[in-house]
Parts: sequence; structure tokens; C-alpha cells
Amino acid sequence: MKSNYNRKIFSTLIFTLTLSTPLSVFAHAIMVKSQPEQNATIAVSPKQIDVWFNDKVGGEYKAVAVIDSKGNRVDNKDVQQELLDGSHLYCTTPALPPDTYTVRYRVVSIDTHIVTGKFQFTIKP
Ligand SMILES: [Cu+2]
Repeated sequence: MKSNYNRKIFSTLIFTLTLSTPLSVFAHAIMVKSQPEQNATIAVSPKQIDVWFNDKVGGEYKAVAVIDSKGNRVDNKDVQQELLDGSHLYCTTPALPPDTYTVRYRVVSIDTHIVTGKFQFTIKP
């Protein structure tokens, strides 16, 4: 109860600061790079999916999911955030058969905004 209240105060404070502070200080997260790259066609299943943002993102509520063309989630549900680079999230995947996959991500920006997005890559036969 108390920590929820504190979190609300903190969020409000961050929001207020965001209005009066240059964006570079409390950045809204934007995906800037991924591995595999967006719309890439690759010949071998990746072992890991990497997503990088323009700034570090929050450790809570982070999610990266890999979905096959039938809508099944196929990643190992083990999303992690790099300790020394908080802008980098990754999850591992089992050996994936040829298909077009959609990667969906969700993060909380330092400016407290929730950011979701997706991109695709294809493993060719
Ligand atoms: Cu934002």
C-alpha cells in the first residue's frame, strides 16, 4: 500500500520533471536496433533475439516475445536486460524452423511511458 503510494508520487514527480526538462534527460524509449534486424531474411535460426533502445529502459514490465506465423509464441520466455547496458533486452529461442516471425516488445521508458512495438524477420528454407 505504502510503496504503491510512493510509486504514484514518484511517477507524478517524474512526469512533472519531464514537462520541464530536456528530452535527453528522461527519454522516451524508441527501438533503434535489433538482431535479427527488422525485415531480415536469414538462413539459420538465431539463438537469441536482441533489441536495443535509444536509452536505458525500466527493469519492470519488460517483455520480448517471438510469435510464429500461426500465432504461437516460440521464444523461451526468458527476457533479460543487460546489466551494464540498460538499453539492451534479449531473450533466447529454441532452434526455429523456416517461417516468418514477429517479435513483440514492451518496455517502460525512463520518462515512465510504456512503449510497445513489433518487427518481423524470416528464416528461409
Ligand atoms: Cu515518452
